[in-house]
Amino acid sequence: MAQLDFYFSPGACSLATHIALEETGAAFTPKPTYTRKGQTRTPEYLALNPKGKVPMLGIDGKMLTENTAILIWLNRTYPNAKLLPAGDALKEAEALAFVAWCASGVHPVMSRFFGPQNFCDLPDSADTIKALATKATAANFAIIEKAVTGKDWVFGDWSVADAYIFVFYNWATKLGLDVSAFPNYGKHFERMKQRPAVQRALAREADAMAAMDKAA
Ligand SMILES: N[C@@H](CCC(=O)N[C@@H](CS)C(=O)NCC(=O)O)C(=O)O
Repeated sequence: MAQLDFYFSPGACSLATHIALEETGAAFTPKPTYTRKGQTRTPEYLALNPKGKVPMLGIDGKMLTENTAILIWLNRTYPNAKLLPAGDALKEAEALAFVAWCASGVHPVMSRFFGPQNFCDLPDSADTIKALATKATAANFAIIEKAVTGKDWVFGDWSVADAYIFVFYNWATKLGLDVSAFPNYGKHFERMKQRPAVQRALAREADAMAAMDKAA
């Protein structure tokens, strides 16, 4: 079995990969790397990942980045975990399309809430940026709401698509966004929290957060 080193920041998008790793049951070494403390921007980290981002998975010392790529690798390496639909090429491609949209469509819009100054540095522009992000996020959440209406999981059986959308609802609640128009997405969030793998990932992230806050 490969030696796995998992670089994550508590509450960040790396939670999608964190949950998937827990679902595989693979042994890995957690490497908490706090974005808000600039720990992805140190020379040491940038030497491993010049993009300065989490998640990153060290696989026998080789560094793999991007949630989508890591999730595909985990799915191929641990097929028993059924991280993506198996046996139907189209269904698998549809699930990958959903995951790619999470990474390229939903996440970048929500990033505007966390760093509006990275999108426009005109004075007093933050509120407008956040208002536009709220509108665009609501449109994305409406798509997710439809995807989880009338079923427990996005693709019937649980998949990493469910782990990824968990991240965004978690962010929305922390940001205090109005999620009342997305009741089935809310139920999906609660269902996710019942999964032992999700509970283990959340507990590790909470412990890492507490340790980092204590060290501050
Ligand atoms: N496209 C990347 C995005 C990764 C990303 O944006 N990660 C954020 C956390 S959610 C990060 O590491 N930010 C730290 C920084 O930019 O300094 C993926 O899907 O894995």
